[in-house]
Amino acid sequence: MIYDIIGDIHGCLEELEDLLEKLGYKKDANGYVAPPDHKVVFLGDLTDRGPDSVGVINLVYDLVIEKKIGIYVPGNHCRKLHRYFIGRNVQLKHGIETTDAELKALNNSDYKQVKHRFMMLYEAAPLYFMNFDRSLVVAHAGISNNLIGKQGKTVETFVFFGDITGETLPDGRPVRLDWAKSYNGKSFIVYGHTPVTEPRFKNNTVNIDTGCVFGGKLTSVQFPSKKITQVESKQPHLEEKFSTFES
Ligand SMILES: [Mn+2]
Repeated sequence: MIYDIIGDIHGCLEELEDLLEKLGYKKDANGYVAPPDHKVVFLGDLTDRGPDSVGVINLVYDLVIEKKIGIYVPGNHCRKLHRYFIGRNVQLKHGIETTDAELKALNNSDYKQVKHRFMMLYEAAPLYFMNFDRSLVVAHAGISNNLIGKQGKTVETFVFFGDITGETLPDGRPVRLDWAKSYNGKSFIVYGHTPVTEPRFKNNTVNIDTGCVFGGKLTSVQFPSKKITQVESKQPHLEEKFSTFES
């Protein structure tokens, strides 16, 4: 099986469609068809900030649940949207306000359908994806070697938020440790969550969140070839949103 893993989409539907086309996923009368032996993997953060979060939910639902040619693992924005849908008191900021506005603009039956589709996706999703021999692991914000194969609270925090210390920076963002720098495991780990200007290969890991929603690119990496495929963003460029790691 060949996996085409796609980074953080954040409502950038047009770019997602462009990337799928570039990767050879063809649309026929019944929707997408994958190239032979290919599956697409979504590493989370489907929604928020971008122009069409509802469209992205519908597309990912179709590929994962209906056509069964996709795999989805959730990101922190997905976790928050799930809490929103189940009626938790989530703050409408840090991106979800755009998804909230899109949802409120829908008629009642469309709203119910999108909610149902997202709940199906989210509630069926594993915290992270491993292929049969664990040569590939896909986790939204990454995972440390000792957590691969495990479940539970520690794993949950890591895959959603990365290696956070609990401290915050002066601007309110959490202090995140560069776990990839010391990673020495055998599994190839594909993750996103922290926007970088180009895919960051470090040890046996790659960060493919190239900040599409901030005017960067939407990136996919293929496994096992590790080939990168990208499309340019159609969103305005916000330089300050991109992290610089020492290579
Ligand atoms: Mn994220």
